Amino acid sequence: MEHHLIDRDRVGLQDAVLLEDYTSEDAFVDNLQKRFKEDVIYTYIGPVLVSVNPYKELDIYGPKDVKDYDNKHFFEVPPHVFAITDTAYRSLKEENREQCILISGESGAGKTEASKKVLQYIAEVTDHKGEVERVKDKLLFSNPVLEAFGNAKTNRNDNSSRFGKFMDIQFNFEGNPVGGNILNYLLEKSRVISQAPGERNFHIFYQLLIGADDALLDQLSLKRNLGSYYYLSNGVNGTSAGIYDQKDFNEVKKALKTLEFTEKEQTEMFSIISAILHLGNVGFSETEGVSAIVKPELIDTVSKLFSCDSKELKHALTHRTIETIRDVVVSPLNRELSVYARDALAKAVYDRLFTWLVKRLNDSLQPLNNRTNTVMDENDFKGNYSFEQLCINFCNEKLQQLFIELTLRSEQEEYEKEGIQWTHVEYFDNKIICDLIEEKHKGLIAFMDEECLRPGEPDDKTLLAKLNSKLNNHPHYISHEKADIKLQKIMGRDEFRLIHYAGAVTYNIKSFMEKNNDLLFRDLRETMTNSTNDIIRAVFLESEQKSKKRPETAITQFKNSLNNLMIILRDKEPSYIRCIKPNDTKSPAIFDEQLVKHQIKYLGLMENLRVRRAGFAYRRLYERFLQRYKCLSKETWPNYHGSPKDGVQILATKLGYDKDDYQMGKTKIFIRHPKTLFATEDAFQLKKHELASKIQATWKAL
Ligand code: AD9
Ligand code: MG
Repeated sequence: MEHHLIDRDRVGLQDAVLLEDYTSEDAFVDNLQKRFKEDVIYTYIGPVLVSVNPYKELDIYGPKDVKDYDNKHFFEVPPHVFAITDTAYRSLKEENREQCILISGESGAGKTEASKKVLQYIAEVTDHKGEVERVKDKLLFSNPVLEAFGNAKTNRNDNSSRFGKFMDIQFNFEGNPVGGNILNYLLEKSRVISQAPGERNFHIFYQLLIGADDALLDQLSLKRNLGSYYYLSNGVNGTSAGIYDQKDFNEVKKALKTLEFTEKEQTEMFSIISAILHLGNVGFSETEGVSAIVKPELIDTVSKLFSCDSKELKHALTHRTIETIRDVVVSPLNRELSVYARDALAKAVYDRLFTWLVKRLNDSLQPLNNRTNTVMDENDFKGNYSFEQLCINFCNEKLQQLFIELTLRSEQEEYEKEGIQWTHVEYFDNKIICDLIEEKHKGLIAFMDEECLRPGEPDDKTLLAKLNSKLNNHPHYISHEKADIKLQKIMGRDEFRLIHYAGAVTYNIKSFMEKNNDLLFRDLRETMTNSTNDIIRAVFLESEQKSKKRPETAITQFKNSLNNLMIILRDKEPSYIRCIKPNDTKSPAIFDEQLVKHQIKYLGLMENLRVRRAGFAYRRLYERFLQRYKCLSKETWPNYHGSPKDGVQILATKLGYDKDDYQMGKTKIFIRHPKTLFATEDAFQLKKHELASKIQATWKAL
């Protein structure tokens, strides 16, 4: 059998581990570039897949390609997302080990696309019958729905995921998908009320306005005119090359049907979306500090669509009830606070609708009984400055920490434990940054929460002063005061800077308190709780019950869900897909070396390569290795009574392993090159067939 380990002549090296100078970043980038120019977008670093966004459709994901990867040895076929998926899937099916596939990279690098390919591959190589097919349809169709509500056009990506996502797929003992579960976190809900120039609101708003038929629009009191809606007016005028709202809306409708959303549920969802559009058009006037609604009839439309009481909503948008220990005070809001209340309501409703939607998808994906699963990840790393960005970057720090923990550290620790000779590789441990953010009583989150839970109006400046005084000595925290003169010029007094593992990011403190508090005035919450729209009532009642206790701040909730996720992931066998964006202009022809280098740095790829090169490609417990390959030597087959380690030594000698190519640890054999292993595996397959035909012959003879 031919092994395509080295594909040198046409398109560089398919595994960077084979680069002569594996410490040279230039050589690494050069190799990626060579391949990219030839439309070869996948490259390995050992078991890690590096993917460069081609920005054009490649003919490499068809049924034939699936077949090419189905049940093949990882290193025998060219690098591909299908190969990663196949390996994880086989490991799950044959060795019963739970898997996770972690996909990372910056916005527009191709994470979402990669996750869809993973799903596509699994869907194609598993059974195509009855219940299994139905489950797979549902898994596949949850994507367009999630994307309609959770993705938007940004300046970096026309279809940017504005939420984090982990998707579990559960398999039965035959290796067929039987269900799934989606975990979502931190939707960028501020996008509902405003968008940066050139960007859009979530796709669903446009899909509904452009794609819905006249009858539905009528029912929702909507005009087919994007310009009529204030919440859509900050960004572009709505339509954009490469976005097909009409077609996508049809897809969403079809998906909702497959996922068994009832007519009523769909009507309620679209009513909420249109209510938000109308709500954005509600303006306020002010006389002597008291606000009034400019067009009260608009509120009637909104209330009708929210299925809530119009009078109650009008009151709630212009008043605030505060309950103290002694009494209840109702005070009118000024214009500014009314606008704040209106926007807070729009964001809260949308955010909860999204959470409901994910829960609803999960209900639909619920398996009858489950065994084991695969997880996928979505996240991106960006350079702007908001509260949400801090959360996303914190998430990236945690994932990086997990990466270090699972691959680098465990690799070293295992060699040490097994008594294998190996040079120690230094690597940067970003725990120090995670601690700076999340450490109890001493980290950034702790101080933020302290300020948020203090009585009185939230104040960003006080928060910044506190952070500056408490964290100024930390090497990864830089206040304006601590910054050098050059940095002070580009850093505002209302900013602070964190040195993340990937580089420094400056954050502006504006709205941190408000966003962390995530305050929705009580009157509005109560109005919504009385809605007769089942979705609205359900989601507001739920949080009402939770909020009987002291509510957790946004960032603490986020921290907790991240830490839970880390616990889930820590128990699984990880595979990694590292996505790289070749340029900032979505062009299939440009490979921007500087941009790529930057990403390589923050994805820690060179470090990864260094560790990989120093190590062994394959390791297996003696028992397992012996069990599989014992038929390859007469001394171990059919009966062998010595220690597993001795048995493996017998096999290694018999199979002619090169001395430098393997080492015997305390409990495992370590093999440096995949080639050696393949030869062994091939010999095994041959023997297996031989034995099988012998058995068949015996059967026939009987
Ligand atoms: V974000 O962090 O959600 O903003 P992603 O998810 O990393 O980002 P996405 O997968 O959405 O990026 O990819 C962006 C665009 O690049 C897609 O819409 C495709 O047009 C393009 N793309 C990405 N991967 C591929 C691919 N394998 N083949 C073809 C691709 N086009
Ligand atoms: Mg995405």
